[in-house]
Amino acid sequence: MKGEQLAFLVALLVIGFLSLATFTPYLEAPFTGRAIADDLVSVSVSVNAAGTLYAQQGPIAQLWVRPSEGNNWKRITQWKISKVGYNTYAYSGKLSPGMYEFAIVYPNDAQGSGQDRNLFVESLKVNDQSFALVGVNYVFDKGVGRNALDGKTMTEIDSGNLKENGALRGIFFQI
Ligand SMILES: [Ca+2]
Ligand SMILES: [Ca+2]
Repeated sequence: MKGEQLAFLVALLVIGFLSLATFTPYLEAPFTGRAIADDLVSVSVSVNAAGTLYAQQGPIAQLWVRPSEGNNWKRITQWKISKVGYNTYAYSGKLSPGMYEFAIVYPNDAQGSGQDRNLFVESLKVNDQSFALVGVNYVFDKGVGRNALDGKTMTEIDSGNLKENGALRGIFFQI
């Protein structure tokens, strides 16, 4: 084999390897939402949350998840935060294994007559990992209903203090 041919073959091999390395992540099976029961694994989630009341009603905190590929959000529970002081609100269920984004949606903001309903979430715990909702690592996706998780009007949030309708998101966890 001539030197040029050998060099050409080596180049092809390198290109082939790099292509494989680059595209391998996309070859993983997509989430279909049709996993059989045996595939599901237990997940326990809790928040430490408090609220302020309007018309004697506290905030609602909804827990939404989506597989990190795609935009298939699903509400898995909601808690009514009726106490002013911080309390733990928990959920346990099952999900297909995979990487998920977790979001806490605050859907019932209201104010008037000197009252202002707000939701304060201090931390989110998924299985054994606790996420402190302080710092600038998370995102507030403003809006009510489907607009809460539409990826529009997103701003950085420096705490879990939700004072208007929207979703605190950007927390990823491997189930
Ligand atoms: Ca939005
Ligand atoms: Ca408010």
